[in-house]
Parts: sequence; structure tokens; C-alpha cells
Amino acid sequence: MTALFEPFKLKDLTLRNRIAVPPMCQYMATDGVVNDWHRVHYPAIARGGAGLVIVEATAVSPEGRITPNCTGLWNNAQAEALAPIAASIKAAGAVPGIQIGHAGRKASANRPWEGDDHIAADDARGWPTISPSATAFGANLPKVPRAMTVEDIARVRADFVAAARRALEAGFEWLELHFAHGYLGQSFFSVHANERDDAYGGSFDNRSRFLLETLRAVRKVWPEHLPLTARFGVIEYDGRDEETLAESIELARNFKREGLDLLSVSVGFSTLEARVPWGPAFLAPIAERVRREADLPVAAAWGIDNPAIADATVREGQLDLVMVGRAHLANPHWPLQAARALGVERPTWVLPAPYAHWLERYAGA
Ligand code: 8OZ
Repeated sequence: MTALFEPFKLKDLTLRNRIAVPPMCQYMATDGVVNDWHRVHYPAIARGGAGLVIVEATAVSPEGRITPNCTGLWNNAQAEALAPIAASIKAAGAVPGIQIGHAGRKASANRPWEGDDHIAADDARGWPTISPSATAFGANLPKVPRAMTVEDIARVRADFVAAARRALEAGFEWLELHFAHGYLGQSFFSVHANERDDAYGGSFDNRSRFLLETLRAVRKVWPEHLPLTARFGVIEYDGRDEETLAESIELARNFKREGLDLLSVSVGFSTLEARVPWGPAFLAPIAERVRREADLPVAAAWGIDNPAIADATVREGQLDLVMVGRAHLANPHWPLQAARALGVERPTWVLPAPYAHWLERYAGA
């Protein structure tokens, strides 16, 4: 019996299996509005059999976009355009999820295939960035952000709440807060980005404050019966990993206390000094530690494209959900292929009645 194809229940939802598609930026929207590209991309992947498909990092405000072509949820037109995408993911049998976030000091960048760097100061497509402190990420992202005022913090928190409401109205059933990858949430927690000396910087409690307040505010509008999750970089690979991990696990406990239902464990990407030990499922043992010590369901992505390894991470209690991203781009039917590789006889979730009808009626023809 495989573990990967066991259903997963969280709150009132049951995922058909443990395979989830993590948010993967498409950088193809105009004014934050999805279009035909997204209407092709998302249901195609959902059709492949995953239990959960999470729509890409969607900005809570224009300034929170990574690039000018990121999706957004700061107005109703954006939510209306996203509604058919949520519906199509659901029609394909997967739970429709969405990630909302703010890119902080990494915002206002060119698309990866158009430079992957901050938009030049004299280019009208760019915009001023904000962050906990006025320090740049560096290298290809040299733009110095403006240090946020407490009013800015309150406004961004309200933007998260408004985006969460719109996500719900659009039909999404799973919400992920983007607190990872050196964007705004991660920057508040990270000593590499946060040099504040007020209530939002310095001590562990102060560096946690923005994340916990945002989570608490969103939990009030996101229904209790639906999963509210976050993606967070629990480790930076900057040489002080044990300390960061201990703090991250304490934060995960606090997230749980505020009503978080699952943590998607990732890397901080807050510093150029990081030396990430890329490899198959390299985050699974770290996620297992968070799962055990914070007593919280976890997911993790990065380098999981091997069905046997994916299955083992669930069977051995490292992950509750396996995030399979890039493998789905190469093969939208990765779950079907994985089921066959693991000897699952007849994965009903891949054979809806009309397909089974055609395949079986003429089986010998
Ligand atoms: C992986 C690494 C760094 C950034 C995101 C575009 O999280 C990203 C990202 C993914 O939205």
C-alpha cells in the first residue's frame, strides 16, 4: 500500500491524495489579472491527479508584486478573473488553493527570462519598494527599500485581509500566506533584513510580530472550516542554522496557536551568503523536525520528482503533503505516472467516468 495515495483530511476538506502542486509564478498577468495562459495552465495540471493545486504568489497590493506580470488580488476584477480558475481546478478533482503575498524588497523586478533583476530606476514600469528596514537584498536586486512605518505595517496587514476575502469569494478553499523566500513576511523575521529597533524588530517576539498579527487578522475572515496555511523559510543555510531552526520551530508553535493548519516548510532566501544543499527531498528531514517539535502538519517542496522518494517522505512521517512543482510542468500527469510506478492498480481519481467509459468499452479493439 502506498502512503502517497492516501487521502489527506484537513479541516472540512479531504484531498484525494498527498500530492500538492506548490505555487509557481507564471509572470504572465497584466495589471494583476489572469488570462488565457492561466486558464490553460492551472486546470491542465489539476487534471493530472494532484490532491491540491495552489495558484502562484498573488500580490496583496501593486507594490507587493515581484514583477509587473504577477497576479494580484487587490481589486475585484482580479478576483472575478480568478474565479473560473478556482472552479476549473475543482472540476478536475483537486482542491483549489492560492498563495497571497507581498514581495517587500524583492519587488519591482524584471521577469526571470527578461533580466531577473530590479527594474532600472529610470524605467516607468518599476516602483518604490518597502521592507522592515532600508537595506537592499543585493546583487541583482540592489534597490534600497523604504523602511516601513507602523502605518505601512497596518496597511499591508489590511491588504492581506482584503486579499483573503477576495480569494474566498473567488472560490478558493485553501489559503497560503507567503512568509518565505526573502519577501516581506520572511524579511520581518530575518536578522538579515530586519534592523528595526521598535516593536517589530530585535527580539524573537518582535521579529515574529508582523507574521503573527497578519495571520491573526486573516484567520478572522478566512472560514474556520477551511485550511489556512503559510509557507515559511525555517532555515537560511547561512551558518547559524541551528539557532534559526530553533526559533522557526518556536514560531511554528505560535502559528499553530493562532490557528494555522499546516506549514509549508521552505528556505529563507534572505541572504546572498546562503549555501543551500540542493538535492532530492533535502528539506524533508527538516520538515519532519518541525512537524514533530511543533506538532503541526507540514508540506515541503524542492527536488521531489521521484515517486518512491515522495512516497517514503509520507510513509516515514516526514511530510503530510508532498509538494511536486517542476515535475508537473514537465509532465502534468505526474501523479498518474507515479501511481503506475508505485503499483497502484486503478487510480480512480485519474479515471473520471467518461474516460473510464471510453477506455474500457473498446479495451480490446
Ligand atoms: C523560489 C525561490 C525564490 C523565489 C516565490 C518566485 O516564492 C518565488 C520564489 C520561489 O514566489
